[in-house]
Amino acid sequence: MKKPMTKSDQNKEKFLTEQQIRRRTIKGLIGIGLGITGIFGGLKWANADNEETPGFIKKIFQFNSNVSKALPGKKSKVREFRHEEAVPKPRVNGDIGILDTNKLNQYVFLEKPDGSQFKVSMEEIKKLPKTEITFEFKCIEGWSEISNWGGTAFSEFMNAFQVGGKKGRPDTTDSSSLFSFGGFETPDGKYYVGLDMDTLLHPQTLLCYEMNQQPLSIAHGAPVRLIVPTKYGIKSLKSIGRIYFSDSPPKDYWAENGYDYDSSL
Ligand SMILES: Nc1nc2c(c(=O)[nH]1)N[C@H]1C(S)=C(S)[C@@H](COP(=O)(O)O)O[C@H]1N2
Ligand SMILES: [Mo]
Repeated sequence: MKKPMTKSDQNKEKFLTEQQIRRRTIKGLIGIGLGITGIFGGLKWANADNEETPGFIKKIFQFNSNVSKALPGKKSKVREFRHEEAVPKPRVNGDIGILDTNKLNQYVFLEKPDGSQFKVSMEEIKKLPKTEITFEFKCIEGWSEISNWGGTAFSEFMNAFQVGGKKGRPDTTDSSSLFSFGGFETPDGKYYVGLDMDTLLHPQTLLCYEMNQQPLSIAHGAPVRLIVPTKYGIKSLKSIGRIYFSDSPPKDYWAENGYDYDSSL
């Protein structure tokens, strides 16, 4: 019959296993490290600019890099949930630049590359293809909640109103034709954020006018707000008054107050 293990035997066994695991982990890491070095070495040799790289490989590299630039929202998506999993009454956080009902703006002002402004009405925005997202909204203050939002992908909006490109209609297959950032402001200009173009083209970045399939309340950013699931809540500006595009990072309220400009999750 097997003797029951003493406490010290158990510890020994545990210690040995941990040590073994550690050894294996180190071996594994070395393996991965060598693998990565190999891949990068190979890539460095076979990059599209290297004169020694055979033409057909160059073509593949050029093709791949064009495709990855062309793919709107090449960054990974956040997890989505079923609509029923969303809280019925999401909490309200932050009221900088939120107007009272009487002053509610029904337009978003857009800027063209030449600096001229034009306005887009809520009716026009609501005509764009509609999409919904239920995801875990995360505030930098340390709370999170699963909430449901409806609106239109920001890329649809860019395309429909021909903004974000340096020459009219944005060509998402050519990132050099696009501005690097979008800037967003409340109608009074008191709250403002900047977002990079990859985030603007991300399929989960929405121009949002509904919560739980109802029009947004004023406190949640009526008539239209940003929902940026890949970033902390500070970037999801409520009550959009003005949108513009630029190559330098637009001013950002919380970045000015010491937070990370990017604020990715
Ligand atoms: N206009 C405006 N938008 C804002 C804020 C704000 O103070 N003013 N706060 C931000 C922060 S910190 C968070 S967490 C979210 C909260 O959105 P909610 O109130 O709909 O939950 O809005 C963001 N957008
Ligand atoms: Mo927040």
